[in-house]
Amino acid sequence: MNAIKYLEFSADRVNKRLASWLASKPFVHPELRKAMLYSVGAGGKRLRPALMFASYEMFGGRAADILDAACAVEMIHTYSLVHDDLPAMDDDDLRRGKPTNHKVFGEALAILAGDGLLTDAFSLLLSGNKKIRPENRLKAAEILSFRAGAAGMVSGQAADLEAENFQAMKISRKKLPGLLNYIHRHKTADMIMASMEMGCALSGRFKCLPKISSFAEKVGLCFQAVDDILDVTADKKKLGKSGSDSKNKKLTFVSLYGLEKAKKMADKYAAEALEILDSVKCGDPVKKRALRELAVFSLRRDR
Ligand code: GRG
Repeated sequence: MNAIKYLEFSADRVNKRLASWLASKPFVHPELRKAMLYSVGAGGKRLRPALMFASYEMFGGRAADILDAACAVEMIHTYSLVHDDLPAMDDDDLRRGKPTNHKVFGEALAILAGDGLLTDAFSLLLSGNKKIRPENRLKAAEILSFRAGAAGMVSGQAADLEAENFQAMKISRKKLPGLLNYIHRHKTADMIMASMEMGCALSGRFKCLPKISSFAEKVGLCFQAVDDILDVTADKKKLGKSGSDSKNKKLTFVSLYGLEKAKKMADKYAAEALEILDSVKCGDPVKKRALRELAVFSLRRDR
């Protein structure tokens, strides 16, 4: 199955499950439920669930058995986008081709919608996925909290905000590549790493985690390099977001290295990822192909 088909297959399952779980969850305040459903239902490529499914399948599992875990990752990713778009952060009006959550529901409810998605992700991960051994579910929850938490995505976001307007700030030029790597490694790669590591952990093949992590880290960095490139080159309509990096004077692969070098770096990360994947000895070599296709998609995507 090629990457586009794999993404469609994952999105279809995840979209239905997320909509029905959130719509039927008891005791949720009606406006809050609407705000949560709005962002979760606004589309998105569903790359992280697809990566989790592909990783789990490579280790012999059936994607349908970890649907709730895949939804959990997407809920956390969606919360991060809702909060990232807030006026206190990137102050964006458009996300996934629609007005951002705070534009529709107001800032306070957008913050709460993000809080609800973040917390409920763990509820779904730990109470669902009943076919998975409890110790594997726990390991997956540990991975998710670590990668999404203060030592992971949240610190990436903090560093991203700190580096805004980097040209006017007195950050030594020598420090910028390290800072950029830190931002992208955490803001973006951590959730991509979480997705594939969780697929591996849910299968119980804990020994394979280090290799999957190294592969996923390179895919994450490639994905972000391409994101920075698309922010300046892509059709905003297709992208579904406003392309606010230059408005916010962000430190990105493009602002630091220029477009051509950023493209070369994306290619290099993709090549390194595939080399690592080829060296992974555990798992089904045929099923491994889906992960390869998704890594190539991260490089070649246009949205
Ligand atoms: C607010 C704690 C907190 C974190 C925010 C996700 C994030 C961190 C910021 C969003 C801005 C950004 C460029 C993040 C890097 C990750 C990224 C490229 C997100 C967009 O992911 P896609 O392209 O989005 O997979 P869709 O909409 O397809 O799901």
